[in-house]
Amino acid sequence: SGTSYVPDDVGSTINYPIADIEKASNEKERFKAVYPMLRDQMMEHMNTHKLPGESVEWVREMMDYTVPGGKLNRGTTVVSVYELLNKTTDSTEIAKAAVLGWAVEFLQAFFLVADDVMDESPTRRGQPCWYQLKKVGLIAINDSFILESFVFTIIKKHFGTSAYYQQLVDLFLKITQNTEFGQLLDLTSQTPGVVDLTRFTLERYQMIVKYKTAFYTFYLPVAIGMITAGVKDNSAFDLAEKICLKMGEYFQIQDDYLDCFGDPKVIGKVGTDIQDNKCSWLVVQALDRCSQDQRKILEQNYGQWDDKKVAKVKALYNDLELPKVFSDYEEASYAIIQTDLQKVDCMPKECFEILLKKIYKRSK
Ligand code: DMA
Ligand code: MG
Ligand code: MG
Ligand code: MG
Repeated sequence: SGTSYVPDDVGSTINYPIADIEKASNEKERFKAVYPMLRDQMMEHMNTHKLPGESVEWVREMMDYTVPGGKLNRGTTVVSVYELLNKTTDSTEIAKAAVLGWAVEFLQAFFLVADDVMDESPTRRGQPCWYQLKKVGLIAINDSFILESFVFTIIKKHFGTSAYYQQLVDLFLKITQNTEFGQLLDLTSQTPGVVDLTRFTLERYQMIVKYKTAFYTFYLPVAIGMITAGVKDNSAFDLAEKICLKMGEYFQIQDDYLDCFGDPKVIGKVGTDIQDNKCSWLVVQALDRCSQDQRKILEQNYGQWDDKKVAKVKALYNDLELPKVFSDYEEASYAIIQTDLQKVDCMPKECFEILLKKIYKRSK
């Protein structure tokens, strides 16, 4: 027949919280102003299925617990890159960019809820991990799937009729898959109960962090900004990817360092990498520098949930002066990235500089 296809759940009458955006005192508050709208839209979406009120309430609580409480670096980066490339300060435009920023934050919440189950972590963002709540437990697995599905509900509702809708969906799907491959590499770097130190190589480390962290943390926010700005040049995307992956490696090395040497009160989480038998940057560096006797200490104490053994590994890291090795690495890596950025000419360097500024010498 002659009826044209109208995508379902594509809102033509979205009331963006313009007043809240305009009265926000800084970038982060402005970004936060958009979250309640999306949370409420996801609840409305559930109501269209006539789900019981208690189910909608479960998901509301789950979203509020797992989505907005982080540093919001990824989400705010989407808005910054959007502003830079589209040269706009219009509040509705900012709101739409923030929607995509929140799509990244929902994706991140999905990964983290599942990551904490798999890593058996106690805390995240200064509170017990979602799965640690008595009433939640392994329901957290399905909750993480719901968070992932909302990424696509959000994109469809807000960008379903846009010319770059398909490109956005393809990007999110590809990055999600890459991250899941990365988590696979991370989780299988050892077989349970065995510590085979020969598996902790720098090559494997670099592959893990590229896939599990760099794509979704750095390339995704920048690529979203580029897509929405109508960038068509593939070489610009390739260059952005190359720079973002380098920064992503730097970011995960910081995360690994902070897992052991960071202050849980500041980073909001208690580290588990040693207990989890993880291919952390620290263990790779330790292996590169230790004597035969020190290697034995690692073999006997790594990968076990035993506070005394964990303390022995940490003492070894200190003996090997890994904090100094890390700060040297941080300086060197920052300098290399800066040099790479000077060569960028197909798009504004600021897109990457704002990212680098957010993470350089971070303590959380
Ligand atoms: C982070 O790895 C990667 C993803 C995809 C969540 P991680 O386990 O080191 O993260 P965290 O230290 O935050 O638990
Ligand atoms: Mg983890
Ligand atoms: Mg993990
Ligand atoms: Mg970590």
